[in-house]
Amino acid sequence: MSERDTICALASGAPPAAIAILRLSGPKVRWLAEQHLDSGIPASRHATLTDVRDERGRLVDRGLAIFMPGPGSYTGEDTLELYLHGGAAVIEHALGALTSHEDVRIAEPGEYTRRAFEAGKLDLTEAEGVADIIEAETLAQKGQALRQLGGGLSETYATWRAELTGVLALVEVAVDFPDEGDAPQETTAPILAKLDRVIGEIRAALGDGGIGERIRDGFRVAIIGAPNAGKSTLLNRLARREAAIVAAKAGTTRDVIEVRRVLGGHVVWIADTAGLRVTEDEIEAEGVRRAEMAARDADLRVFLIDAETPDLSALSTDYRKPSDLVVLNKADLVSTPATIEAHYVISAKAGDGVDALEQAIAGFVAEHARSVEAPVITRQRHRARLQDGLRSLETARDGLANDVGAELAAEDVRMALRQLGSIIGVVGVEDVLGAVFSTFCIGK
Ligand SMILES: Nc1nc2c(ncn2[C@@H]2O[C@H](COP(=O)(O)OP(=O)(O)OP(=O)(O)O)[C@@H](O)[C@H]2O)c(=O)[nH]1
Ligand SMILES: [Mg+2]
Repeated sequence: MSERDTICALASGAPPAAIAILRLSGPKVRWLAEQHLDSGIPASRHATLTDVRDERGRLVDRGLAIFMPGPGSYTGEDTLELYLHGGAAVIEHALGALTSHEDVRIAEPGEYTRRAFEAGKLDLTEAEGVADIIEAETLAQKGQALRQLGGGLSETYATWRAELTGVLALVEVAVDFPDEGDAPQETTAPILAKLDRVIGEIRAALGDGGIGERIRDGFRVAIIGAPNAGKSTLLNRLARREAAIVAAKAGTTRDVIEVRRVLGGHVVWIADTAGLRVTEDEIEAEGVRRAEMAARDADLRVFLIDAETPDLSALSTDYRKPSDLVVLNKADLVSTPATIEAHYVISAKAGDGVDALEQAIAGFVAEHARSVEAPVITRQRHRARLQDGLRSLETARDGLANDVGAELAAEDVRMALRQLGSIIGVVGVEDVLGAVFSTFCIGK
């Protein structure tokens, strides 16, 4: 991927569509406008109606062209957008004509935003916000992405970095002037106070319950219970399709089967799992292991109990949480009300009570999502780097408190600065960039 190539791509949705937006960016944009537009280079930032021609002068289509000269464009380079009729043949003809020249090619996924990042128009979390807003399916995802691309995360990370730079300066003074006669207490106390403040804030951010990642990737609900309780029947009800196999035989489900729904305004993954029991069957035992893993990973567990033959053993597992739901199934088979305490009584087969259960799940997710106002972690990538940063700061803190040596502490603070810097993309991120931008769509 040579940086000096001029790139072009379809930036709008798949044809047929009302309009196709073709986007061009790079050093040859002015020249391409002269070659292909009857208007020549359009006036900057004005919509210009023009005929578009191919490399042999044949008419491609007639449409609007908007020229945005660098550096005041999205990528920082000269940029041209063409608004043509949104048909497959128009797009093919236009892109074929534009890329018939040397050093002009179709853009890689995310390449426009990558150029914007390299031009310093956005930092890495803002660039991720661009990808997220395109992918957003719920208003919550969109809101979070919008905040992120507007610098909502960058601000927090930049503040921490600024504070740590201040801490580093103080530590370096201690390195330069050791044993000046000051009691160590006097020199280290203010440094420790500053360090503790940042450590406290990072710990609070990490203790957000993963809400930012959940809003972006989806909340997790696991249906757990004994074999034959009706877990797969319930999943199919909630999925509104036959996603899992239902059978009278106990031990039918082995793999974890997940379906995706939007509930309470959020993406929710509902998992059906193997019935929990001790078994000699190797495959079923693996299924039980996966079921327990899904149960632990979930934000909410639905413990499903067969009202006819109640087996309550799942309720005493260590992964049960107070907010979890206990649901009595097969209500249609029992005439006398059950003696166990359940939040909901349903018949997964007939559908009775399933709506109320679904509303309860939606309510849980919505409330859970509200519990953190503005998470500063929206991806696993942020969390991992922030955890690394926190560890470095804790080491620095312990070193300073125990008078191990300012030099070592300075190195740990520098390390934390780098780790936080890699989140916003100011340091050592070449490997990260590839991973981040490859998930973009072409044309963005
Ligand atoms: N009468 C009645 N039967 C039900 C109900 N829910 C499930 N069943 C039946 O119970 C049997 C087991 O249902 P599944 O949904 O396969 O149960 P499961 O919990 O997924 O079972 P495993 O995958 O083996 O753990 C099937 O014959 C279902 O038709 C219900 O509400 N009422
Ligand atoms: Mg099943």
